Amino acid sequence: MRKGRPVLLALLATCTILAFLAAPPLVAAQGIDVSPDWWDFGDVEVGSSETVVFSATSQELVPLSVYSVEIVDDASGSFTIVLGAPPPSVLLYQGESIDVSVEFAPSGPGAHTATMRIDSDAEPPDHRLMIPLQGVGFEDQPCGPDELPCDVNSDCVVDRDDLMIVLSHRNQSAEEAPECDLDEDGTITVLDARRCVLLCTCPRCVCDEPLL
Ligand SMILES: [Ca+2]
Ligand SMILES: [Ca+2]
Repeated sequence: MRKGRPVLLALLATCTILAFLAAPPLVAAQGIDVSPDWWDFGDVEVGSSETVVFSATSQELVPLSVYSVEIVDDASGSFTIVLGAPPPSVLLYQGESIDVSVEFAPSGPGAHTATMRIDSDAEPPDHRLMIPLQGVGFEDQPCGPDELPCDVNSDCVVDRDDLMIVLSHRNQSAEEAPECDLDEDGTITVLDARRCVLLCTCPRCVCDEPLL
């Protein structure tokens, strides 16, 4: 019976240590929460733009200074901060936010990337936050005979398919297929097809080469 008490104490000590190890660590929230923490603007037509608002919220127990919010690594110059960015630096108390609007206006067709950098006196690693940005620029292609002469099948290219359609109306009145009377002389002839040849948009007037 005398040996029972030390054994019991040892068991209690072991259980206490195990419970301590199993408990989640108590870590105070700190740093900056940025929402959203990245953004894909998707497909945006060249000449237009899309804007998204990022909200950066302080989680620090002490007032936090945000020194600057900048766009970096923007090789094509397609991303701009349009509203809300310091300097001068902004002092945020815990739970306070700043909203920053970023505009994507693609400078040309294709994929564009950049980074929004937020510098503050938050504890590392949040003192310099890097928010990835991306988007794709596209250009509307002219389609149809009104926009692209001789694109009589409205597939945005002029190729042999259009020539065949013009030739299928050969010797017909232009009233039958006005879009095929390229020289507007009232009759669809081989001369209209020749005009189309000069307007072909692909090599050898073939836009969809079969894969061999
Ligand atoms: Ca066509
Ligand atoms: Ca004609």
